[in-house]
Amino acid sequence: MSDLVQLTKDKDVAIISINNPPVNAIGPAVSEGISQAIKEITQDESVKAAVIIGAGRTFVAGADIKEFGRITSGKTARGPGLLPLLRQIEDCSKPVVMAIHGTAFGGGLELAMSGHYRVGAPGAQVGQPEVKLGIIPGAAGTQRLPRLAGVAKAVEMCAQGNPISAQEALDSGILDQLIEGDLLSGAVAFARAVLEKPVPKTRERNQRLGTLEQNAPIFAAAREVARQKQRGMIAPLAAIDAVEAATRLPFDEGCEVEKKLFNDCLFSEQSKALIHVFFGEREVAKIPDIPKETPIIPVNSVAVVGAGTMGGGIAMVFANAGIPVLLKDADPPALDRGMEVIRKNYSSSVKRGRFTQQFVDERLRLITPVLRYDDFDRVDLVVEAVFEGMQLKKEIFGELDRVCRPGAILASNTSTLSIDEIASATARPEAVIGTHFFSPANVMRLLEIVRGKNSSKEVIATCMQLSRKLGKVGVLVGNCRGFVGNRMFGPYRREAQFLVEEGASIEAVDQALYDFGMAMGPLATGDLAGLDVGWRIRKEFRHLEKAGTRQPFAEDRLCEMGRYGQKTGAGWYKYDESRHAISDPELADSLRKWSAEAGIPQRKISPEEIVDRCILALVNEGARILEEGIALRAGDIDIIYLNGYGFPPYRGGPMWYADTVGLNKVRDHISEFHRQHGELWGPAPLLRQLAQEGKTFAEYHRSQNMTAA
Ligand code: T1G
Repeated sequence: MSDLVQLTKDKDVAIISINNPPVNAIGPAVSEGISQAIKEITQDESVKAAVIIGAGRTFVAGADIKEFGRITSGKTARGPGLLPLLRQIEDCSKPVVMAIHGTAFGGGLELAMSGHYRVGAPGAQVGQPEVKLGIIPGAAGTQRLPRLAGVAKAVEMCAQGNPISAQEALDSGILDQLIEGDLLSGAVAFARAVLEKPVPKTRERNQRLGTLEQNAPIFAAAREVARQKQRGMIAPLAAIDAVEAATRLPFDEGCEVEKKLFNDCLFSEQSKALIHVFFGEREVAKIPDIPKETPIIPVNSVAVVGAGTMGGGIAMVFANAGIPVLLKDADPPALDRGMEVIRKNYSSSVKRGRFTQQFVDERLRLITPVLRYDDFDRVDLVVEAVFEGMQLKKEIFGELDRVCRPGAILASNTSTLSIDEIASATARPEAVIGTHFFSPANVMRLLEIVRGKNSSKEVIATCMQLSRKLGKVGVLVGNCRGFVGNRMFGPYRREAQFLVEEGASIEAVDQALYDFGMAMGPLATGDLAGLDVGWRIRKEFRHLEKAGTRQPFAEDRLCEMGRYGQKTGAGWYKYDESRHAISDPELADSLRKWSAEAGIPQRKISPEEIVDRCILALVNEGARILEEGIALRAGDIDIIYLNGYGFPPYRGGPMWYADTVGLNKVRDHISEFHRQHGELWGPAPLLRQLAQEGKTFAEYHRSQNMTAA
């Protein structure tokens, strides 16, 4: 037996324990170990039944995802996979009971379904999340799941990829029993109880496969949902095809269909991108110069300064994580408004079924509105979320430095201003850091943690860990104007405006980026965020713009007309009372007139050029950010764009996308734009260097650590 799989006995019941920390992923060695154990118990007369269980915190959480990179890069041949093992288990003459705790995901659920029975701990979850990796279940999951749970549940689980609870798994027929108390002894007792029963093979249980007439609407609806909720993705539709094959073909032929669809997906660009995202979201937590054992400062109570949209949302984030929060505003009506918005947000979450009323009542009790700093000496962390002006922020930080206890962390939610300058208003720069939330703060997963030049390692480590507790994806970024996300978003939206000024229609620009996979076009995004936000920042930094360099004018004009976007009922689009965008032909005429006055030649612009101009503007700025050490890895920039800016995950993020296009081609496109549109398009030196060396952004690891700009 390999040391990853142990075989013991409890009298007449064999116990096969899988022990491959941290999540008992199934690689070839685990598979071999289980197979060996099944052989042994088959030959052992004294064994009447078997239980398969995961050691540590979970059952099997899936096949080893690291294997796929090795297969698609040709490093390892695609082995027989799990199918032979699952068949061996299913054909075992003695009942095999699967004992599930933690997460039986992917290959873990497929392993469980090859057993004759399945029991689970009440807190367990089961799922087929493969589509989130751009693949589909590859070990007969799409064939056995409909046989246990019925077609509708199987299609939903395989195409959407979301896990279900143990109770739901019991109700749908995946689990046979929930085990309160000790799972192993419960599973052994269950095994003894079924000794006299026939040994059911899942692959032969066809009674829940339904009829063509019953299934047709199920598959049609599932395809419609996939086209809408997983727009542009291949795997969800492939998963539905595989489950459909289970309803039409004998088991073995259905497995052949699944295998072909699995391979098509595994070797797709989308799967490579999504596997990059899976590991990238975990990589961001690893900071080279901040070891895992860096002491963490306990954060048991916080305060938020500023009860506006961001401050209220941030207060909800902490309350939702069970952390008591003081919400301060100096202006009583603003504080009342802030609390009112929080109550409204919570009540709409209850209406949508996202939270229960009890959960919301408990969370509201954790938020205390205050007008003064009186209790700030009790909090462990303060997040400042006031108006984006440096003077005001420095005043507040000076006050916080006076009222907060020594060791308290002072964070700013600023989206562009210098953390170092803010820290200079305090005597504790080592305790000052940026926590840049994205609006709406209680919804968006991204949290940029902005490292000041004096931010201590403990403060950084604490905020990185806190982001996970808050349900956020925390990414450490350096201190420069706009940090990573917004700094890149500037050129992206600049090009969108240039394209309109050069003759592309507003709708064509947004449609091209939407079809590329962005959640929303760049102009509509501006309307959503508020065009006045950028306008105010441009006015504050106008003096830094290089004379003679072409800058977009359209959004300044819109703001001068009071057209800030959705909040004023009109921006690039007009908005009806339910905020649906309506094209505005008068604005199109004005744009033509303004461009003519500016002497900008008009021309027909293809969707390809629109995408290249906007996406490569992201990439070029991202390359500069990487080179300056403002981001630790290209993957970090990707994670920021997936979680904060609606970049399509199946393209991996802007830097990953550039790698798939090829950096030499990217460099050539950008050089061409440089020739046509001037110095804003100067190719980033790192891009030129990597293209020259035939390397990728993903391979680039900056030698020294992150530095403040
Ligand atoms: N393979 C390899 N490594 C994995 C892994 C996996 N399946 N799952 C997790 N890890 C690593 C992860 O990278 C991290 O590493 C550590 O384990 C802890 O993970 C044939 C083809 C189970 C809910 O998609 O959803 O089966 O950073 O930080 O937050 O049909 O891990 O410590 O170096 O996420 O407690 C299907 C993926 C695979 C499940 C636990 N299975 N994993 O979350 O810990 S494809 C999945 C998760 C498949 C079959 C198909 C989560 C988790 P490091 P973590 P967590």
